[in-house]
Amino acid sequence: MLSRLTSFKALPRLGARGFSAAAAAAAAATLPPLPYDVSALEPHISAEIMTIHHTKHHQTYVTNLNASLASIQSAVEAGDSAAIIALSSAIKFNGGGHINHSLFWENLTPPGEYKDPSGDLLAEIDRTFGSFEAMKAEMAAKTVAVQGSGWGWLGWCGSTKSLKIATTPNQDPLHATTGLKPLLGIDVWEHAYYLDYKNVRPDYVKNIWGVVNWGTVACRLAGAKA
Ligand code: MN3
Repeated sequence: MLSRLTSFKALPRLGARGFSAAAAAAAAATLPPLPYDVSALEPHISAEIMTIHHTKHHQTYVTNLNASLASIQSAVEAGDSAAIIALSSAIKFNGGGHINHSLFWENLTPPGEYKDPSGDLLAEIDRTFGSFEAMKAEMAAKTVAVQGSGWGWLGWCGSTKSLKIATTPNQDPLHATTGLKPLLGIDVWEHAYYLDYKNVRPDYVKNIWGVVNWGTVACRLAGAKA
């Protein structure tokens, strides 16, 4: 199962192969398919939201990331430091959007297939938060409180060897901006819930717990510890 998932190590690595034309072409980002039908998460998240969120929002991050990578390649080849710096925020935003959404789709599962966390994941949750319910309460509170657009996260801290809840603004990717390895992300941009929940973000976060794929979280935890 782990091989199918976007494991931490398999996340898109921007420019990891250098900036040669051939490598840039080979590294172009692509929209990953959803691992379930667009209507599979109903009634928690509607097919309309999933369709727009995946084929419009995520696709736009992919398209703009590829354009920014092509531009920065030209800037690197020209030795134009000012242009490289100017492009970096677009790469952070669109690259972060691509990384975050690629993680997010795999964090969800049809409600009929939902299973509570177990094994090592549950043991780590209990050790850090006292209980599964306490972990969800803390993550929900911090995620609902994100100002404007952003993400709530359950991550793995490699230095303290423990789970940690965090939030990131905009499309900031968790690992690149905090060092935490992402296990579970909750998208609280309005595009993720407004059609179903209007302005009531707390109801969206409350209902997303019923479609979290804790198997994916457990696989990512194992990868983060390895
Ligand atoms: Mn989104």
